[in-house]
Amino acid sequence: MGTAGHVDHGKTALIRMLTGIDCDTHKEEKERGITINLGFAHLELDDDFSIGIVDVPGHKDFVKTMVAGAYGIDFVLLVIAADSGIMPQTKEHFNILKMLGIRHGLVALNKCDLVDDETAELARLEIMEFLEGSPLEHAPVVPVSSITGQGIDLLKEEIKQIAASIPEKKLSSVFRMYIDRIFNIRGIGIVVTGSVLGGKINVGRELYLMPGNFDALKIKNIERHGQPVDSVMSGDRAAINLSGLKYEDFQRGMLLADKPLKEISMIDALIEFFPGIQRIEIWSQMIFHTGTFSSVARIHLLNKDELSGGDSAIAQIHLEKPAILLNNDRFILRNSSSDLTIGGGQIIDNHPLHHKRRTEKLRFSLEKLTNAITDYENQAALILLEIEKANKPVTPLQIAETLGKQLHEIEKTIQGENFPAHHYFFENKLFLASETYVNHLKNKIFLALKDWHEQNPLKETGPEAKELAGKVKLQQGFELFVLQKTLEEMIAAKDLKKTGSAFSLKDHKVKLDRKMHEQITWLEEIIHSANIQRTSLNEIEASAKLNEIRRGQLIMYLQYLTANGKIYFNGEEAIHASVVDGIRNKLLNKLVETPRGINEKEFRMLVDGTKRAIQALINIFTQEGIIEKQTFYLYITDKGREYLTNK
Ligand SMILES: Nc1nc2c(ncn2[C@@H]2O[C@H](COP(=O)(O)OP(=O)(O)O)[C@@H](O)[C@H]2O)c(=O)[nH]1
Ligand SMILES: [Mg+2]
Repeated sequence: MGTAGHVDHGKTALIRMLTGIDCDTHKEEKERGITINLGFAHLELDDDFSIGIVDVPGHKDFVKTMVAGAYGIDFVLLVIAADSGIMPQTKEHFNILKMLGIRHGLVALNKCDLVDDETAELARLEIMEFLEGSPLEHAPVVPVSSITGQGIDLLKEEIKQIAASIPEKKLSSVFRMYIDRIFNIRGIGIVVTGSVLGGKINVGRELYLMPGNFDALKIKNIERHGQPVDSVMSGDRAAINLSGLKYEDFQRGMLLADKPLKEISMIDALIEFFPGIQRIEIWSQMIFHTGTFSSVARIHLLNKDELSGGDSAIAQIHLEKPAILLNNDRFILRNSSSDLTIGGGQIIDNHPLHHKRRTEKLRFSLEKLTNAITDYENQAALILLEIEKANKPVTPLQIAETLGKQLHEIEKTIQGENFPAHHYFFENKLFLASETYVNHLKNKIFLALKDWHEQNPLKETGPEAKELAGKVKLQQGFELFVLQKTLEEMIAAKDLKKTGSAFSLKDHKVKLDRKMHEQITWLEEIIHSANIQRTSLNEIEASAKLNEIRRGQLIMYLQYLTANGKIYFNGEEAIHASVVDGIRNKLLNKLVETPRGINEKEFRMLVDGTKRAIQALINIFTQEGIIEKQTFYLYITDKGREYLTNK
């Protein structure tokens, strides 16, 4: 429970009356008679039911401290003095509480000993009107006196009922606690205190201090309300005895968490201004407060040009200091001279892209995100947005880390029946990718193939997976795996076809225009008439030039003719298929007649070709398996005999 209300309305006195604990412990507080620092007390309601209390300062100069105190509370005790009624900080504190999402509490109408019944009743009516339409609309208003003790028992009873009815916080299961006090106790060491914002932690476990790059800290002891305990959880006040760092390393505003969290300096948030606040324009400077952390911040409105009191907008906030923030975290904004609370908000994205330009698309996606994040039940939507933003396959652990959630929460959601993301299992690990990412990849593959076909218009089939991988830049390990999976999907969907190990677009066809057709026919004729005398690429190129066929084009034509079985081309020699057919017969017949085999020279005499052409022919026939070469001599194989008989 946290106190709230205008200075001097009796918050500290009321806590003293309720608990016997004086929260104004500092010398300056005693001298000035006001609360400057946060005060801490606890109220024993039953044997096993006690609540922690944070007493906040009411003075307008210490609103920053009030925000820090109010940040971790579950419900508020709003103190209003019957002799003065609603005052400026009553309103300011109340606005802050609303902005921090505190929806439970009660009102103590204090100093009733100073007023008559009629005045007390008027004050009560004023309060009812003030609460109308707020989360505390139906909250009890209890008349009390912190001096005479009037109404204190009833107040305790109401507090007990409210405390019992508060639902457990479930915004985040990561253990987090902002540090509000640091002690160095002789013989014990460092003890820090704070309100636990989420999760649970045990003695013996480790905590991380942030921001900063510190090693894990061992928890030696934990106290709750002055008593040693084994663990503390969300909503508790805690004093934690840590080992591993020096006193100077700890600062107010730092955060302890049970796992390292990323430092950030830019967030997207839904912000709201309190009624009556002057409007601000797209860019403006403010002070950002969350927990005990505060920083100068620049606010960039994203979906509006200006924002007036009572209105809300989505903004990108640039923080001057590194912060540890999670989605859903609430914050308060004060003006840059820090004498006015302007409003506050809730983080919708703790690691956004830098939105330099405010496009319609950005606005749409931010509004979608805002809806998902302000709806806590909608975890699936949140995870999906995260996967989408990652723009590559991510593991559930990575998602848990960026969202500040526990792994099992993420796993539970993504195992849901209709969770619409692509699943990849690679080396025993699950990766998830968004529909958008996969579509984008498919598009890249499509364009790469289209490009390839354009470069190679005469090729029936496209590139093999390895070449394609280079084009879409997914070349290794997991990336290559994703590419292969995506290719499989595209083949299954009949967007692609696979011929051997080559991929091509489903309706790719060799395109021959008239000129090409003529050139190819001409070229084939040239090769035919060259027989096995002028078979080299250089010779063919020299002839081709006469018909304005350049080298690149020539190679393409030669490959085309090869693919269509018109010629044999090994990259250097091109021989027409009908010439090869003739020679094949001639050679095989000769070999049948010559059991001792024939050597290369004899072969050459048989068909009269260049040395290189003869070599190419021997290669062709050996590859076909119809002849074999043994120490300078060629022999017919069984396959060769078979070939001859089948002819
Ligand atoms: N007569 C009377 N005085 C009170 C009561 N509660 C607090 N006070 C006095 O009001 C002054 C301010 O009280 P304090 O608890 O410091 O106010 P806070 O600023 O809200 O914490 C002190 O002098 C208290 O003794 C009350 O119920 N009746
Ligand atoms: Mg006080």
